[in-house]
Amino acid sequence: MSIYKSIAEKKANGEKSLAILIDPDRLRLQNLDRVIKISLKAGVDYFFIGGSLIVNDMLDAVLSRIKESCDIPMILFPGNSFQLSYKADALLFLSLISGRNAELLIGKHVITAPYLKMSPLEIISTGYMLIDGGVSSTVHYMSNTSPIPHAKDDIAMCTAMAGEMLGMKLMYLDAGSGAKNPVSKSMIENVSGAIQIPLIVGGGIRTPEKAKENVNAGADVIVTGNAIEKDPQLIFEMAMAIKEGNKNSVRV
Ligand code: 1GP
Repeated sequence: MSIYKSIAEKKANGEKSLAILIDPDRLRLQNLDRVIKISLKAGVDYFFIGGSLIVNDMLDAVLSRIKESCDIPMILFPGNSFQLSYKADALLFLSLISGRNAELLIGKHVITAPYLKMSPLEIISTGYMLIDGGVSSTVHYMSNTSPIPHAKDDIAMCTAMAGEMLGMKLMYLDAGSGAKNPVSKSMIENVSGAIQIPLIVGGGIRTPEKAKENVNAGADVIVTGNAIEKDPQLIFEMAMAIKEGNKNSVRV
């Protein structure tokens, strides 16, 4: 089954998922082994691989190491068009619809399209919305766009609706890695109520309580990076909190 189909099917069944964000620049390989081991035990659904800036050549090494160790799908979450590798399973083809930077709405996509057309990667069209997380994140700076203000649920809703009408398959609300204020409960409720496609939420989610609040508010996939880099054991608690209501819950 394609990765997108599995995400859509889980949404249809009301099952929530946990995605662990791995930034190849920040995670050392020995820590990666630990994260993989815990993720397998905790029943993590996806690895998102990417970062705003990948400055070393760790991307392929990280993908190979994960593939050798487990069958958790590896989905590229690229910060720029250099972060591509055939070794992954799928790619979030992100259009930064919260911003008005033409390059990140369509320009980079035109350049990478021929490469992606030939690649074995599953390409998943994703509306990417940056929400103000209370700190100036790398994405804000690199993308040269303003995030949607934290309390402007109506702008987020209309943006998500437009993205869905344009044919995007997933919607991603991101407060940015390390956000001080994660996306609010009310914004998640409003956005998830306005669209049918699966909703991914990430940025500054540090506690199982917040993860649970987000899935209860309507998020289908929770992404966490920073917090589990610091404490990989947190993966268990996050998975348990997110999957409490699922039929196939965590294997602890
Ligand atoms: C950022 O949504 C991700 O793009 C994850 O954010 O690293 O703050 O968990 P954190």
